[in-house]
Amino acid sequence: MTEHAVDPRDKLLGRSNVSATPALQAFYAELGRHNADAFWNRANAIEPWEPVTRYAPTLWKYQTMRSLCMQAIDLVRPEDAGRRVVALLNDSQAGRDNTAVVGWLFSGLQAMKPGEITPAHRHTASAHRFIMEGAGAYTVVDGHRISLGRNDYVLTPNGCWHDHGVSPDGQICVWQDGLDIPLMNALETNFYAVYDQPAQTAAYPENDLPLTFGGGMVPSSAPAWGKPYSPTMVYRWERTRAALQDFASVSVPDPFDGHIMRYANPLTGGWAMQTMGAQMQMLPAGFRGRAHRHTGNVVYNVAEGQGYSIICGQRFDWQEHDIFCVPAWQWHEHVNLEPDREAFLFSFNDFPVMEALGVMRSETLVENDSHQDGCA
Ligand code: GTQ
Ligand code: FE2
Repeated sequence: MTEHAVDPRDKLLGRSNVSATPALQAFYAELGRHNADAFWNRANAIEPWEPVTRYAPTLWKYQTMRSLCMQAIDLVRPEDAGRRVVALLNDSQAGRDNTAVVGWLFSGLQAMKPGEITPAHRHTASAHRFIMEGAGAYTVVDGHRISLGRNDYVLTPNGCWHDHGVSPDGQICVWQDGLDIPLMNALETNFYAVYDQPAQTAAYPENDLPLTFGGGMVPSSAPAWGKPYSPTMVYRWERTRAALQDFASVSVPDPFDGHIMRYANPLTGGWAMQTMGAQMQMLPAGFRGRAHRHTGNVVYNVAEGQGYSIICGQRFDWQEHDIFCVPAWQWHEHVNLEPDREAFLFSFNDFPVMEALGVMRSETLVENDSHQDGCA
């Protein structure tokens, strides 16, 4: 919707319909001299009939992004860069201003070679990561060292010290980072600190948290966790995949998303962190999803398989580890092109924020409606 689009609904009682007169023009000028304006001059623009996104649906092909990551590896050291990350930008003015991939989300591809570390630091922004390739990667979060394998999902909640690395006998690793940096900056609450050592010393046995809390059980002797995020910290691909397969064996696919499950905090059943959520969905072989739209923003990473998504009437073909985004309130539908193989889509979102604020809404496509409706 452009700013000057004339919507017939704006003629209704309850919308702004004031015609300018010389006296009003003089009044507007007077208001302007006092840091004020007539609300009715901007009401229809700032109270749209439905959400207006500043972001465009966008696809990043992994083949392309991977080679850009390899160039970054040759050109800059993580010690100098802080973090060697290729940021994913949305082709919109807002995206360039606030470095959002979409909505309240930042995303980038972090590349590391064996023996490298990302120096330890912490920030108010929460982070989570989806491992795309490599071997020997690990992260240390508040003293808990966690090994990272392909398609694992790992948390770095707000305020936790963290550093990452790839062991010297590993392979080049690439993972996708997701952070709520745009939200923290919009809320003007973003703090940052560096650790007094290049890296943390692990204070616990390796993988202690996933090994303690990752099996759907809680030790009877353990003190209360007491933190507002999942104690599991990492969700292994094998278990995630098996969970989807098991769920699918006893349920019918959702018409929009196939079989979809969230990475849950096992203590609460809710999202794993407070500001960002993540899900894995399995599209059955040959699945053709119906269109829906909802508030909240989503970034997808293709964990397995190939297919396409129609977002706002535009088709985006995807294969393994391609990344794409669906901006708030945009129609989208997913198709698995493989006739005899499931597709798995990892995604992360800002739904926890929308839910906490009571503004999560969704709509399904009514037959004969245009997919273009409501598109930016
Ligand atoms: O690995 O800690 O992509 O702090 C952006 C900010 C990664 C990280 C990013 C970060 C990190
Ligand atoms: Fe960080």
